[in-house]
Amino acid sequence: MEIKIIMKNKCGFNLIIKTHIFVIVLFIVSSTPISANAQTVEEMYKLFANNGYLYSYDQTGRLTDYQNQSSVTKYEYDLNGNILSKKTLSRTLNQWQLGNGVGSNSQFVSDVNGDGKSDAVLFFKDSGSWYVSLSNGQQFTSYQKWIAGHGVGSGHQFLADADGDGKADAVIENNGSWYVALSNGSGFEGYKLWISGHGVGANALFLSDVNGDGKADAVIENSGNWYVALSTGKGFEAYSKWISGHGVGATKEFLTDVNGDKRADAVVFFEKEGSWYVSLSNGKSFIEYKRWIYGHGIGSEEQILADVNGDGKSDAVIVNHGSWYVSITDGERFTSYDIWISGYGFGSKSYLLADIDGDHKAEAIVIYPNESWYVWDYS
Ligand SMILES: [Ca+2]
Ligand SMILES: [Ca+2]
Ligand SMILES: [Ca+2]
Ligand SMILES: [Ca+2]
Repeated sequence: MEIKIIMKNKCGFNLIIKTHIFVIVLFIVSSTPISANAQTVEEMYKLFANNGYLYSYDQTGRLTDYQNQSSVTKYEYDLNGNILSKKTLSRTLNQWQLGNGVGSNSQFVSDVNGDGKSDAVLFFKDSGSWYVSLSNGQQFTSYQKWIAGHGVGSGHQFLADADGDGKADAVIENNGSWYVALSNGSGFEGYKLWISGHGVGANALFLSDVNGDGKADAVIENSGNWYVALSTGKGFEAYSKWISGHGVGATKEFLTDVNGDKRADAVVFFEKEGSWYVSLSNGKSFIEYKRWIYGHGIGSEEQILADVNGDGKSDAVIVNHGSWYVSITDGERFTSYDIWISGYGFGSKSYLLADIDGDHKAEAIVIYPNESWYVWDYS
């Protein structure tokens, strides 16, 4: 568990621990044999399935790499444009990784088949298609379309276990109507309307279990008012207000369990002061909020709450220019932060934390603008 070395070592920024990155390069603008911006996941799949190559070029037109299903060859140039190196890496990438996420509107990492490992899921807004690539603990395996026509043009999409069977379900919200497509472990079943008139014009929307019954509830926040519609497993009940005056003007809001009682808590982050306020759930409401830390994440690019040490409590993680700072929760506050990773994910468009190998500790995942996915494994 090399990540622990970095936690204990305070020398900080220059310390890069050994990583195991198992996703390499997925999609880069190519001129041949297929044209840029024209690929769908299906087209990418077909290309590689036919042993086709993707060629990538930099802005000056130099070949930077070419790849197919079994290898990636990368070129490096010096300042004069001479080839410095040409390296070929064999790879065990699968179709999912090769075409991963091209053109997708939302990306999720959550366990959809109930084996304890979080899976990669992509949502395409135009077609309402949801693609799933199951995690086998070491990588994401071949993707499959689990449903189409679910959430075309929708405002919000969620992936959480709404009926409490241990498998995350595909849920969308549009104009206050929430539609749920339950996972059966190998597909999402036909969607059904679970509630309407909940969340029109809301500032933030969540699907997370706030009363600890294992079923994710539909929660919205607006002007510091948090409204909860509990899941019965077959629908969302009428909503009620659980707290007011919590998070007005906040930079970001979260709904996740920070004290380990299985009930998701309402957390808000203010970027100017780097302050995090927590309002714990007692199962029936959110109790008076308290500040759990300040000075953590001032000016940061991204903030994430996820359990990184496997104790069942979500920790406060911030990312800035490829540096990941972690503040572990002890259940009553976020303790002083420490740098866990540096030089990882700079320039990426998305930062995610999810447990994809089933060890209960979240791995750090980044997605680059070219839809390359990388996973930081601690081992
Ligand atoms: Ca899984
Ligand atoms: Ca479910
Ligand atoms: Ca619930
Ligand atoms: Ca809690």
